This record gives sequence, C-alpha cells and structure tokens, in this order.
Amino acid sequence: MLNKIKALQEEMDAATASTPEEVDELRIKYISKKGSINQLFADFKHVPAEQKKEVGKAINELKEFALTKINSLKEAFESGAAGTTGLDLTRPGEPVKLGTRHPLSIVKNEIINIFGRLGFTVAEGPEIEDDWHVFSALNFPPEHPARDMQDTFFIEKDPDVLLRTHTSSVQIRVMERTQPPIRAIFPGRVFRNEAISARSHCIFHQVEGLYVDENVSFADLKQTLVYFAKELFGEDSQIRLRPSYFPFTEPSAEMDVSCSICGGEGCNVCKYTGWLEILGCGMVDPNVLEACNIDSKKYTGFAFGMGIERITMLKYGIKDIRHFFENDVRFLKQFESAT
Ligand code: 2U9
Repeated sequence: MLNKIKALQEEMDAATASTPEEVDELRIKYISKKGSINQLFADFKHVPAEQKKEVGKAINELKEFALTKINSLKEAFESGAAGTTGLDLTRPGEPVKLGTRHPLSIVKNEIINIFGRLGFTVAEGPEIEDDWHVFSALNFPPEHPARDMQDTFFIEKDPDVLLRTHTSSVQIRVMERTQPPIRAIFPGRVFRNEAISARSHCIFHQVEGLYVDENVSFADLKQTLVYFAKELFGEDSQIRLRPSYFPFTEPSAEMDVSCSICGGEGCNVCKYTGWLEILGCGMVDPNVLEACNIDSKKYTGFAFGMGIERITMLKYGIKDIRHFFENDVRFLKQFESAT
C-alpha cells in the first residue's frame, strides 16, 4: 500500500496540463469520488491494524499534495501564466529601430566603389607599425619632423614601435610582397599627435591609392582624379592641381575641386575662393620603389592620399570634426537616407 501511494505521488508530481480541460481530467483521475485517492481510502479497510496509522497519514498527505497540485495548475490558467505565458501574442511587435551607417563609412564606401570601377582593389594593414614601413621606406629623411614625438605616437620607449601616421605603410607592405602591376586603395585609421579641435583630431581616417606598372604617367594620375572628383562631387566638378612636396612622391601636387556648395561662385565653405583642397598626390619617388625591390627603371607609379573626415565635412557641410567621434545619435541619424 505504501509503495502504491509513493508511485501515485511521483506520477502526480510529473503530471502537466497544457489546457484547463487537461487540469480537469487530472482532478477527475486523482481526487474525484471515483479517483485514485478515494480508491485508496476504500482499500484502507484491508490494511492490517498495526499499519493503519502510518498508511492513513500517507494517504492524507497524498490527498493534500494532489489538491495543492491541481489548484496551482488551475490558478496558472486563470491568471494567464500558463499556456499563453501571459502574453498577448496577437499584438503587433514593437518595431526594432535600426542603426544608421556612420557618415565616414558612407563616404569611405563611396570612394571604394568609385575606384573599384577603375579596377582598384582594397588592401588593409596594421595600425601599430614600425619605423621602416611608416617613414624610412617612404623616403623620409632621418631628421624629418614627422618622426618627432611631437607628431607621432610612439609606443612606450621603443622608437621602432609606433602608430601609423598614414596608410602609406600598407602600400609598402603590398609592394614588398607583390611585383607590379599593382592597383589598389588603402582605407584605414591613422594617428597623429595633434591637439583636438574643430578642424583636427589625433585619430582620423584616410584613403590612399597606388598604381604601379610600366608606363604609368602623370596624365594617368590626372585623368583618374578627374573621374574621381566628378563621381564624388558631381559631373560639373572641375579640378586643379597645385605643385607641392612630399618625401614619397616626385613630382607632387595638391588637388582642389570646385566648390560643390556654391558651384565655384564663392561661399564661406570655400572661403570665397571657389575651390576646396581635397587630396595630395604625385608620382611615386623612385627611392620608394627601390626600397620595396621594385625596379624603378622599368616601373613608374602614381599615388594619392586624402582624409575621409575632411571630404565628409565638405560633402555634408559638417562644421566640427569632433562630431564623428562622439556617436551622438542626433548627429548620426541625419545620414539615414544616404547610401
Ligand atoms: C607610397 C607612395 C606614395 C600617398 C600620398 C598624399 C600625397 C597626401 C595627405 C592628404 C591629407 C594625408 O590625410 S592627409 O593628411 N596625403 O597628401 N598622400 S601622395 O603617397 C604615397 C603613398 C605610398 C608607397
């Protein structure tokens, strides 16, 4: 008899119901007049006298257990906690607000796509660099001010470990392992030890480009840049090149694009000049090709570099570079509709 009671208790303990009707079936099965527990009471008269006390107590406890179990199942359905988990599944879902692409990513992708249409692939490299890839291979003389602690972040006391100040280090890495033809662009984050203001930041993003092959000329560079400017700033855009100097290119130039805000008429964005400076460029210095074991008698190349923040600020009329790094959604969501 005691075994029977124990088995019934285990059976009831495991019992579940997924509808109120199933709860009622359990009630009928266990605690109704013809249920298992009343059957135990009926059998009680056959229990030997010396066991009556123990068995009677066990049956009463089982009855108590059954009542509690069935009541709690009933209550779960009445309060809505069971079966439907208390939720109204017919309600429309809460809309999940999508984030928006960062304006720097929008412009970076646009630049990648424009050069992609001219056959330029994309290459990336490390942000933590060494002197060779950032300065020496790029023809920087030993005393160049860019090597100074004032301009470059060095890591701890090792002067050979530094944060790259331009993505040109990636071009060096590609040229060291690849013989021409090479035609790629190099987007990435760069670091300069500069005070943060509305116009400059110690972290910013660049896209640089490189084309090395036989017979690459300054005319190829100029035509590539005309195409780029028209694609990025509109078909009516004009460019002009002004002579400049960089250690890694010779000859070198800076490129202006006609102001897309006033159409060249003159406004406060272009400081009434009608032109916006957007990138630097030139023919790769033969010393740089040789430093990467590329024969400078056989091959020539052009290169260019631009700051993505500056281009994005000009394109969208953003007045303060710090907006890009603050991640204020009121700023970021203004670029929702851009691609
Ligand atoms: C190799 C050879 C030549 C990349 C170049 C510039 C000119 C340039 C600046 C624009 C604004 C950097 O972000 S910025 O401050 N860049 O003016 N960059 S030519 O020339 C290279 C690169 C790699 C091997």
